[in-house]
Amino acid sequence: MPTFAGRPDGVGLRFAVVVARWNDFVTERLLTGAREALAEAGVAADDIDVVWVPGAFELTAAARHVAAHRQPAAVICLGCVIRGGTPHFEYIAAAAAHGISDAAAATGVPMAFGVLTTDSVEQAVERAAPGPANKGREAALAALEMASLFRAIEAAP
Ligand code: DLZ
Repeated sequence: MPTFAGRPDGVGLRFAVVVARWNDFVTERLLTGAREALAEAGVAADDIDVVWVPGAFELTAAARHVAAHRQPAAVICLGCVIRGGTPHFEYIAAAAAHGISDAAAATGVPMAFGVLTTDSVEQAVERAAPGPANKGREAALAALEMASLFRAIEAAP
């Protein structure tokens, strides 16, 4: 029975990281976590496109555009939506979640959801702290696994 699984090996693969500037004191740390995970998996710095957008609402459009024009093996979307400071929290969070999921389905390029949706600044800072629980790192690991999985499926006889 053919069985496929990805692994965190990014040697020779290109990735794009689309990151929202809103709450950049958090998203910068998510980006650092993502970059570190990609580097540990063997992805060359030149093979990582970093694309800045104004806020989480714009992640979808940029993710689709970079998927279409830069041929990444996967796209990592990073953002931070904080309930306390965001009157239309639900709309922005839902738009990002549905948009990114739809973009992955439409383009066929795996897209990882690294958008924090928290009740407070404290929660956001905690989830962006350096270390294994950094959500940017976790999103990058998901992207690496999906990219590797897709390559394994494509290479099967
Ligand atoms: C407008 C807005 C607000 C209030 N809050 C956030 C947020 O918490 N996180 C985030 O990433 N973006 C926020 N934005 C900006 C929107 O995502 C978007 O950039 C603007 O509405 C312009 O389309």
